[in-house]
Amino acid sequence: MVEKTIKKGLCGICPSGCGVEISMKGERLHRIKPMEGHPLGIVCRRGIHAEEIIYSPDRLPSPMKRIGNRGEGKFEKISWEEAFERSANLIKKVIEKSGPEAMAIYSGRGGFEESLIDIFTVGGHDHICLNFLFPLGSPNTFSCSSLCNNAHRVIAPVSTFGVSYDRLFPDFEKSDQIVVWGSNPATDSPPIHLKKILEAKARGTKVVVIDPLKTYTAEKSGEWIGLRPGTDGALALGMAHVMMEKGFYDEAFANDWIHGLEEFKDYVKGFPPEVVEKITWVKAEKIRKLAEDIAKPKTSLLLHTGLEYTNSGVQNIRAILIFWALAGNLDRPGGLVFRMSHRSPARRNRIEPPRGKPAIGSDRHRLYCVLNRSGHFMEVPRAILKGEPYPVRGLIVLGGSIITAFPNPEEWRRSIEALDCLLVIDRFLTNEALYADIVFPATTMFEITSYKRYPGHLSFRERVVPPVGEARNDYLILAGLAKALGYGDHYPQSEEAMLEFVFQESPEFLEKMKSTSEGLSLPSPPMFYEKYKTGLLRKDGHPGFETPSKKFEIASNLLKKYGHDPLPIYQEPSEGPIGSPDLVKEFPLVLTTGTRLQSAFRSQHLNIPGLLKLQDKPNILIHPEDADPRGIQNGDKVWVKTKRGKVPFYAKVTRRIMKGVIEANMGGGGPLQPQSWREANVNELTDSENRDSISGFPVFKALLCEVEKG
Ligand SMILES: Nc1nc2c(c(=O)[nH]1)N[C@H]1C(S)=C(S)[C@@H](COP(=O)(O)OP(=O)(O)OC[C@H]3O[C@@H](n4cnc5c(=O)[nH]c(N)nc54)[C@H](O)[C@@H]3O)O[C@H]1N2
Ligand SMILES: Nc1nc2c(c(=O)[nH]1)N[C@H]1C(S)=C(S)[C@@H](COP(=O)(O)OP(=O)(O)OC[C@H]3O[C@@H](n4cnc5c(=O)[nH]c(N)nc54)[C@H](O)[C@@H]3O)O[C@H]1N2
Ligand code: SF4
Ligand SMILES: [Mo]
Repeated sequence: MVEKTIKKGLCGICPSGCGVEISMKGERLHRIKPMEGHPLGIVCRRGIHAEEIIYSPDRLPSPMKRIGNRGEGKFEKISWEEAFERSANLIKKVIEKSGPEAMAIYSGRGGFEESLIDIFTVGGHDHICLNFLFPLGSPNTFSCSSLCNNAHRVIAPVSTFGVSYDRLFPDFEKSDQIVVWGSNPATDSPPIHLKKILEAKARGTKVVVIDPLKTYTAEKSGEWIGLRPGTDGALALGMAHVMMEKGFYDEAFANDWIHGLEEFKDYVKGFPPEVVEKITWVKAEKIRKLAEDIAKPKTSLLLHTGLEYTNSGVQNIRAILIFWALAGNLDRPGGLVFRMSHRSPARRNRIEPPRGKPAIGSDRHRLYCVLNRSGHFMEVPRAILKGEPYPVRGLIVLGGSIITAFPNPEEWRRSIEALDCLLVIDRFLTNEALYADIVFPATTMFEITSYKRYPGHLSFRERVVPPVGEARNDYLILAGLAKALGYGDHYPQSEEAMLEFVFQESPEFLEKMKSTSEGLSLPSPPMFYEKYKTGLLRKDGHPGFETPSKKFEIASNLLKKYGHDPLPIYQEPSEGPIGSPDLVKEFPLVLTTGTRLQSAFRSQHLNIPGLLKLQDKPNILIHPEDADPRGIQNGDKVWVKTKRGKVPFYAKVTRRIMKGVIEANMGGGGPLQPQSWREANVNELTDSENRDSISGFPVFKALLCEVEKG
């Protein structure tokens, strides 16, 4: 069959919705390629393999019910009606036996579709968790935000200046200098920042990358500053020490707008560069120079998850944001800038959480739960296995692969096995699906009709191909399940009705959006900087920041209220060369895990032959001076050992990683993966109790290990 017309549309492999050109062979999608000028052309390989992913023989073909024991993976095909009815009965039984709050729902990296976010919103800062169980009386909604993004996007900024990181953008176009700190925008989805950084570089803008790895971004655009994982807070405080010593901070801003400056000045006295060098492995002279360079005007900042996974992750991120503010680079041209607020034409479907028992996790990570109006998923095994603080007996998993994503997979396996009711909604078979009572097959976003929002921009998502097999839109699966449970009226029951609901206040916008493949930009208000001076930051329109003191809070009232240290206190990684001097004798290397791969998306796509070709085995990165004494050569099979166990990987010997640090790939351990990946679940090496006490995030990136030739 001949290849025909090119349609313009949105990629539907991951939720980012990059604009692409699609070619078809009959009813089948044949190939996608980036729209002209689109950053996808630079890096993303997953979209390019869309055809292989959509038509993979591994796609779940139809709803299924379990006929074997939990974990055996024996299923029988059932109809959609039967799947809904059986699931509703299982949920009702859990509620009858153990109460409504014993039902829980978890949404992972496959749950980011816009209609899910808007119609199932819980109304907190986390957009991913779902209100699906609120009408039934359960507050227990969870998402992968319990270990991704929330520390830097929500907790650190909200506790410091009252709004989330969504309100901020790095003003690259006007920057003289860009700092990329704990982020690799080459793996962003979509990689739009990378494109802008490369363009800025071409204009002569200086780019500095602070990362234990010399990333693609560092290689292509910047000066690389390597540091020991988990020590970014000490580096920022060391820089602040130099700043205070030399007095090059923005005094006018500090005097008028900062709360806690004097305590901070006292605290940073303890971080002279010579001390910080021992902590961070960054040379003292370098720290001095970095402080002076970065404090110059027109310096923007890009940070992301690389900073979150250490014991003082939230405080480290705060220390960096504080440095930016003191340098006069907050909300000034070329710096880190607050967006002007837009009124979105898309409406969310607010359903209030039930009153009654607080969500699981509220006793241990209360600030997280309050800000996000959700529970904290790290605490769910305790609720399932020990009934503490109360039992969870049923779980719905939508687009998540818990056993590969969370620390202590063995404990999770036992937890999943112990449930009375487990429903899994996914495109592919996951570990959890093997234990599920009912499995629901989900579509890719090429198979649905919806929309996608970006800051200041919306696009229509047109169905490009018919659903594969009996797969259905996640949105319709949840709406259908609600109907079977008797509360379908909370959620529009078709894609058209969903669109009508979301755009009820602006139907003309919907029609216009449908008619253009480029999407529609919202009228952008004129840009004003230093919004705190004019009342553009606070809801009440008064000058100041949206914090209790109305100031930028170095000493955070919110953190204090929830029992945390109000200052950005640096804490050594509790498992590290300084934090655990005994352990380091047996495990002398610092372990960081999970830097993103271009060919995979967390546990996904490791069953797609075209993508596996790009990297067929799970790797660790090891410096030649660490590999040599261990007799390890490039490509060798190795064992990575922590005090929790050992996992096989393949060595990539490279000077792109700091000496003394090991990076191990994340994503292995899924049931459809080739053997080498299946055996390499990195989270057998991580620790579910070693957390940042504020965010509750596990310490994924500052542990200790040893590597042995396998
Ligand atoms: N050690 C270590 N562990 C980590 C990390 C790390 O850096 N180091 N990173 C953490 C991070 S940042 C995250 S976000 C988590 C990721 O954890 P998860 O959210 O579990 O992410 P994935 O492995 O991507 O699994 C997503 C699942 O959703 C399915 N899926 C994809 N699209 C859709 C869809 O549209 N609908 C449905 N129903 N299903 C879909 C996929 O098939 C896959 O099974 O892992 C965390 N775990
Ligand atoms: N291709 C692809 N794209 C993805 C994903 C994927 O799996 N594949 N995952 C998606 C997900 S779930 C997320 S959350 C985003 C995350 O997007 P990013 O946060 O940009 O993730 P990474 O690309 O891993 O970049 C994090 C960087 O932090 C560095 N790092 C690790 N530890 C430290 C540290 O202690 N200090 C500093 N300064 N740096 C450190 C790592 O070496 C890495 O270069 O990416 C998304 N995009
Ligand atoms: S980043 Fe995601 S949406 Fe964009 S092309 Fe890649 S897979 Fe598709
Ligand atoms: Mo993530």
